[in-house]
Amino acid sequence: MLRKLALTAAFCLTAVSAQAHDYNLGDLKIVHPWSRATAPSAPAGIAYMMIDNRGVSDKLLKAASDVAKAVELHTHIMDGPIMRMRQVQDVDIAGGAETKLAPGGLHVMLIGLKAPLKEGTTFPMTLTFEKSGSVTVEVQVQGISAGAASHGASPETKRKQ
Ligand SMILES: [Cu+2]
Repeated sequence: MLRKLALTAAFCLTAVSAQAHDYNLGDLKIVHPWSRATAPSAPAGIAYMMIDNRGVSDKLLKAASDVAKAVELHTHIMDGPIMRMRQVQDVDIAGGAETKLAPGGLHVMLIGLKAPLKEGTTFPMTLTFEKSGSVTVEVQVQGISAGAASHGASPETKRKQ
């Protein structure tokens, strides 16, 4: 609890910049959870992070946040030339390895946003792992085109309409 408060306090000081921030949960380190700002009408948002596992293999079972009506774990698959999203039941977090939730791959889908995600703000998201338990992280909302190497926010959200 004290550690969480300390992290939150440290984070508040740097909230306006897109600096890296991370959270420890047993052998797991959740590195820089982030999301993109959404257009006012966008029905969905997406969150990303990197999970560094210094212990034995684990599984990300669930992500939860009050910013959306439903939160799902997704991946992208190639369907011929088209990249599509597909829900997955859980995400393998291999031991001694880094698992990336990043544009074009695994991600957390925030379906039915209650309000647009605004750049420079943060929102809490609780991650539940099979062995390591749960941790609540603050997701940084970055610019609408942040990290858009593979695809932007708009094609993603259009598909959900
Ligand atoms: Cu998705």
